[in-house]
Amino acid sequence: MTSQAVDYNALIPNNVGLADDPKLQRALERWHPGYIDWWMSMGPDGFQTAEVYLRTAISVERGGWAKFDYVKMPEYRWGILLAPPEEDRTIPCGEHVGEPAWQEVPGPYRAMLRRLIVIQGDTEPASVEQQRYLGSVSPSLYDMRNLFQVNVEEGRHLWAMVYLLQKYFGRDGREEAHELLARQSGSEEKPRMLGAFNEETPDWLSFFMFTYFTDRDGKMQLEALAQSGFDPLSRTCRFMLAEEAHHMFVGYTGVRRVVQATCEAMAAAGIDDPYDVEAVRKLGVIDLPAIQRKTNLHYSLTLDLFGSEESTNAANFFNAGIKGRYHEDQLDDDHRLVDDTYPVMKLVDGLLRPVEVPALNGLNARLRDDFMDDCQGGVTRWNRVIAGAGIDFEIRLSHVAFNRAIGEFADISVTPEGEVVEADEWERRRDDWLPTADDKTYIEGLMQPEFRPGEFASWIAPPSKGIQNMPPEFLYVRLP
Ligand code: BYC
Ligand code: FE
Ligand code: FE
Repeated sequence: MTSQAVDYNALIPNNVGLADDPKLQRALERWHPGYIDWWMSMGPDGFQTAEVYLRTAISVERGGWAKFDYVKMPEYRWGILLAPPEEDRTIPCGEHVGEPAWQEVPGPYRAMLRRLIVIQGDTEPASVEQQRYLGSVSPSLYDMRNLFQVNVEEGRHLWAMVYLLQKYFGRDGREEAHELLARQSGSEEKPRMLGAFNEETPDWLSFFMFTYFTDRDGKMQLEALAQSGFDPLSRTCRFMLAEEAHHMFVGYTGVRRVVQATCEAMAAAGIDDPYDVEAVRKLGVIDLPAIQRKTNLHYSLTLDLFGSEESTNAANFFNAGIKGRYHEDQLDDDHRLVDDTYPVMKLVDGLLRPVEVPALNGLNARLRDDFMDDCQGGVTRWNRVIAGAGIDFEIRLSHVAFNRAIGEFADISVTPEGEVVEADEWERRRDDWLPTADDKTYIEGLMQPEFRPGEFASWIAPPSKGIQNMPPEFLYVRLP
């Protein structure tokens, strides 16, 4: 039994009894300097000596797991924290359902498991790389702090996966841990593994969309891995999910505040036509149609992260018991799915419609469907802000087949409403649907730093409250 108390004085804070495992400790201590090098060269640019009011995980108990204080980011205590073990936990799905959960890597599934852990690990530093230049154009110190909070925690999520690789996968685990610091978002020679993690996050609206949609893919995948029969992976992911909630909060409230600033400025100027873009942009806010185009882009890029709708990889992961469904342990069925089917949207005779496929092969589509439901809640609340201002406009989630590069819809052209069209028509109408060169120039022009405490850039409303009961005007970052 590992003790649950967090050893916070160790070089690497942990609750996995690192002090009793000198071999692992040495391996992690050898990896540490490379991580710090990566953080200094690829992490937040220009703010490494700033003192940031950060949350640090110091316990894994439900209430009070975090403390808040000023920290210089390179001195953040990235720790290895597993959620408390569940007594007598069993494998929740697949052919071994009901057998005791594995505490060691099950031999036959070693390669599969390693691959899942590596893919999960790869996304974490990728997002930090994508966001590295946003600090210098923060719309407020409050937002800057939230950006850095997300960044240090994604760094910790990398540690979480590296711990699993180093502890359970011997030499190839060490090699993979090394490679996680060598690949780079957007690189020609050594890109990150999944598509969306090689895209740019060029401005703060993209950052908020990314944390709303793409961090939510993180949530869904972590939920599925938290259902793993490999117990150390499950416990790691369960604790990561505690941190993940804040990332999506940053995205949800960020977009809502952008929408709010736009609506308030329009109301003050007596503009009620959301499509009068010229007039709206004169107010120094982001027009609603541009916000819709950003939504379309980030949502569709994120849908690609669920892989192909029909996937034998997904079936194998589930059968093996190493990746479950969303809330697997709360679902009421046989958890094997051998004879079940699942409806997957497909192109049939030129029309998009659901087709029943073997449930095991449809697991990526199922998780993606759960994700799509989960996305709608915040969008509905953004729309309440617009309706409350009396503006006739609704942000919509695009059709699942719109702008896709992976899976069933990769080779067809579909409008955001779900109409299949010819490729040249799609290209002609692209600028109605996805961010344009003009949007880019305008939005990037708005990205001017606002570093005075309590002040916010014109295009974003202040938050309704601050962090940890501090007011919005609290000095969230002490600049060097
Ligand atoms: N881009 O059978 P298929 C997060 C590859 S985000 C490029 O359809 P599978 C975070 C695929 O690897 C959560 N390649 O896919 C968020 C496969 O390659 P191989 C990250 C792609 O395996 C914000 C081939 O195509 N965690 O944490 O069923 C900030 C055929 O694939 C893509 C995970 O993803 C793509 N989009 O499903 C920070 C969980 N999609 O094997 C962090 C672990 C597919 O033929 N990963 N391919 O060489 C998985 O469970 C699965 O790997 C996937 C893909 C769901 C991603
Ligand atoms: Fe993460
Ligand atoms: Fe995250």
